[in-house]
Amino acid sequence: MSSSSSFSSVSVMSSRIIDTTCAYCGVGCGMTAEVENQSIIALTGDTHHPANHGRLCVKGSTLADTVRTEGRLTQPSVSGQPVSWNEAISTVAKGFSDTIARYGADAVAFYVSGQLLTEDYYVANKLMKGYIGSANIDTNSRLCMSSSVAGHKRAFGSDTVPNSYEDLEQARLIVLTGSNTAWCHPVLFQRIKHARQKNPELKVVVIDPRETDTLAIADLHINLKAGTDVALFNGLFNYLVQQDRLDHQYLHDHVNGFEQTQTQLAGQQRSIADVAQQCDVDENRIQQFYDWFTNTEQVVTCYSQGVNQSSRGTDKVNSILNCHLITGRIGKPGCGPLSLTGQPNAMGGREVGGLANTLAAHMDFKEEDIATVQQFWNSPTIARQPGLKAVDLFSAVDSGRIKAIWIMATNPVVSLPNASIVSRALQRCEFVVVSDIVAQGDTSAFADVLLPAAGWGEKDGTVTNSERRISRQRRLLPSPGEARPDWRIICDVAIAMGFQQGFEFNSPADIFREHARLSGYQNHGQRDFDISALAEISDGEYDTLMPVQWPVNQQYPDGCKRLFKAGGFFTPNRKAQLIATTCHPPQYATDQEYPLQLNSGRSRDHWHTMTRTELAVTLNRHRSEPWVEIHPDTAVQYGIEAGHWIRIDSQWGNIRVRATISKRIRPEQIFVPIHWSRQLANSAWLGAVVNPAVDPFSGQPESKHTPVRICSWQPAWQAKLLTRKALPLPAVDYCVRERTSFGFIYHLAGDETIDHWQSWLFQQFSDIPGGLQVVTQRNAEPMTLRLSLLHQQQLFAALLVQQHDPFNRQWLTELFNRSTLDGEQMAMLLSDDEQLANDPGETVCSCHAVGKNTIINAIQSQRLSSEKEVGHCTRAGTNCGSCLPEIRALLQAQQGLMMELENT
Ligand SMILES: Nc1nc2c(c(=O)[nH]1)N[C@H]1C(S)=C(S)[C@@H](COP(=O)(O)OP(=O)(O)OC[C@H]3O[C@@H](n4cnc5c(=O)[nH]c(N)nc54)[C@H](O)[C@@H]3O)O[C@H]1N2
Ligand SMILES: Nc1nc2c(c(=O)[nH]1)N[C@H]1C(S)=C(S)[C@@H](COP(=O)(O)OP(=O)(O)OC[C@H]3O[C@@H](n4cnc5c(=O)[nH]c(N)nc54)[C@H](O)[C@@H]3O)O[C@H]1N2
Ligand code: SF4
Ligand SMILES: [Mo]
Repeated sequence: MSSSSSFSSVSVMSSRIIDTTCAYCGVGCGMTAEVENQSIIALTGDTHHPANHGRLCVKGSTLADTVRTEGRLTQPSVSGQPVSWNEAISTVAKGFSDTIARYGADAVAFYVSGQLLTEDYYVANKLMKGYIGSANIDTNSRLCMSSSVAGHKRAFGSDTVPNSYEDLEQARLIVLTGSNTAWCHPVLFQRIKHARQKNPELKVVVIDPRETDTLAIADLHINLKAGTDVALFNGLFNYLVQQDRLDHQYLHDHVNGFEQTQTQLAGQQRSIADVAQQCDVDENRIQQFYDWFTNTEQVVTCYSQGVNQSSRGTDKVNSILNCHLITGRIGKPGCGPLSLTGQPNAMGGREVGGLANTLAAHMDFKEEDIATVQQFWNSPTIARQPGLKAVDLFSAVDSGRIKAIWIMATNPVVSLPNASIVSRALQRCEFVVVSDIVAQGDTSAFADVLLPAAGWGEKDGTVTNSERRISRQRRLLPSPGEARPDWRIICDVAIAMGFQQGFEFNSPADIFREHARLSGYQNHGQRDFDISALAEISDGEYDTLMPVQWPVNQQYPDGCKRLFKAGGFFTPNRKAQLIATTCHPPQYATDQEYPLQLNSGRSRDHWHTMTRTELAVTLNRHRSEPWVEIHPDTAVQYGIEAGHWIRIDSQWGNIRVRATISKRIRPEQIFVPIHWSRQLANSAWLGAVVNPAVDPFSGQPESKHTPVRICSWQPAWQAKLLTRKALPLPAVDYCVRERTSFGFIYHLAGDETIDHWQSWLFQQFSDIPGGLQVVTQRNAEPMTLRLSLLHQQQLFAALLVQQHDPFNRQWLTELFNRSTLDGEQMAMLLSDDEQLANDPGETVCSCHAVGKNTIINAIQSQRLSSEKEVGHCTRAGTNCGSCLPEIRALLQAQQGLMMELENT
């Protein structure tokens, strides 16, 4: 609630202490920043914030490293030419107004993002729906949360997350399905880990076709065949019915459709054996999961993209909600379904109606809602029907139906499925406006108008996390150059389009008050989203607003932890609706031509298209190149070895990435991370490979399942180019850029033999310093070439061309970090093969830069058996703890090896 307690902006000597919220995931951790001389000198977890109680993950704790001026977009431009803000705003306003005048309101579109603040999002939605009069505004949340939204609405009549994070501490069983919590919601993972330490009875079940680091806290893994979640949860529904473990009172009082659903589901997954067969999981595991679920009152089921990103995502969600509803396990301490949202403000976007099929303040395109919103906005027009959802929206751009688009805070050329169509669409589109914080991006490359936005730490507003908690993000620093907050840019364009009356906001607080007022307007308890108690807060109260969970209204003046314990759903008869779901195969099935399933998702230390995490050297250490995870049997079948390149082809596109061979993946699947854009890698454009199938209810793309074929790719050569300077990506068949403490490493490979490496190397630098000394060493067998460029005795660039991979990055980094190299070091640069081969390996602990090989060596040589011992010996895992699951997996693997050795 609004209060003026401890937090906010406090001056300490010359520095200021400011509380804010993390820029990344939907956990929504509170942070405390110490700011001095316009820079962040310390950033720690806010011990008072209820989401994290002081904890941060590795991305959060390195956030300050990403707040840089390097690479920022600092000035508006039109057709590539820098212009003033006035000119940029009038160009955008005219572009949209002219298009609307000629072709109508539906010929324009906005594509926005769960990374906008609520206030930005509110005005974008208001402009499109209430003033332009079209609902062609959709958001990247379509790719992220829309199946959860659709599932919630079908079951609850509203998009409500019923529970709170503290239910994780109160649960006796936590089911994590389609969620790599360890990597994607790390602070919740830590909370669960602590809860288990405190309460050894707490069981954790992980449901995922892959073995992920989340298994470090699991008592049971259901490694189901991809896409069979509905069979698993319908089987559970039937089991609960058979065992008569229903909450009959709750069912009677608060739930619709039990008889009908029961009858329909009884025909499917009748026995555990049926489920085991359909999901291709060991029967005992299913039995164990069902028994735990049946016999535990306090169950929380958390779910994320393995559930949502499916052509059956909404049904997956409802099959989970059904099980909670029939057992009455919802909205009570320690029990309920908990959708883990991805982006920091995925929830805020839903609240303001950022999706094309919602209106504002959780209202829809029902006649009475349309009238309510228009009346409240007093707007000249209003959209009367849903607009196009993301995938269809870009198809409409491609076909020319949409002629002008404004993209804000998202990178669709990288992140949408069938992305080569997205890039073609933007190429064809008459008028493309992009608001972003970085100057160069795969999407901004198509912009006619580029608008520099203020980034995290440079603007004020609110975000809502996965547990409905609204928190303030606060301005810590000035923006570089002319960058402006998104809300301001949107309002300026609206005013330039002639919509003075609706957009004369002076501050985010102004916008927030209007948003809060709308949530209560003609609500009368009919809509879940109601923060009307905040509608009159003063600017000062907004500044000091403490994290609070909505609803915040007359009934719940201090916010509300849980909903639906006593029913009160938002359907016409206030009862929840059960949905009889059926397990269908994915829309595009594998076949002889494309026999493998491509699964995709996240890496621990990177965020989406890496425009920010790439800037933190620390975060580049965990994985330096994109990879594909592949089962050993599949690798043998295709003649692939670890570290080799694989070409992956789908009907839609292809990529080349290197193989990581692991039993953690099912043989019929491969897994590729989503992060590397074309700014950083020239052959890892995953979006172009992903199929365009979408869920019929939510329109959410099926990002986790594309039929593909693979083959090994054996380039003629491979190389590492280490340099102090960033280069345009060299035009070779495979190239990935990695940021390091001294500059960059380019990981390279190619089919075409290069005869003159020295001239090739010089060609890569546009302005190479004069007086370079070239040091070369070439071996015929095995073929290796080392070519170093020294500038005044300092190492400027080093090229290692060799047939095999090992290279000692630590040693080379040390050489780069020296201001001059002495004769001995120069000689070593040429000759010390052992040094080159002694590689600490892929980084496990980013905070202390400890490599996998270092940890394995320590485990083996010192017979370490716990994460703590590894921490003592190597420092790995002793700071933020994000890598502890990986250390544990290494310990387990090494202990397994040692036992095998002892047994032989
Ligand atoms: N480090 C990091 N953290 C992030 C992000 C990031 O970019 N980097 N992004 C944030 C965002 S926006 C989001 S949406 C979240 C996503 O968070 P998560 O959903 O946890 O992450 P993903 O890796 O996309 O997918 C989760 C898991 O779903 C599994 N899966 C695939 N198919 C199926 C299936 O058919 N059934 C089941 N049960 N599981 C399946 C995958 O194997 C994968 O391990 O992460 C947020 N947090
Ligand atoms: N194959 C596959 N595809 C996926 C997924 C998957 O699992 N598999 N996951 C999907 C999911 S869940 C998501 S959420 C999407 C994410 O995909 P995107 O939203 O496309 O990814 P981001 O890199 O987060 O893009 C954010 C952009 O906004 C810019 N930006 C940052 N801050 C600001 C700001 O304050 N204002 C403005 N105007 N710009 C800013 C950044 O520089 C960046 O260009 O990817 C989706 N795509
Ligand atoms: S868990 Fe999410 S919100 Fe918390 S610090 Fe990490 S990335 Fe930020
Ligand atoms: Mo997401």
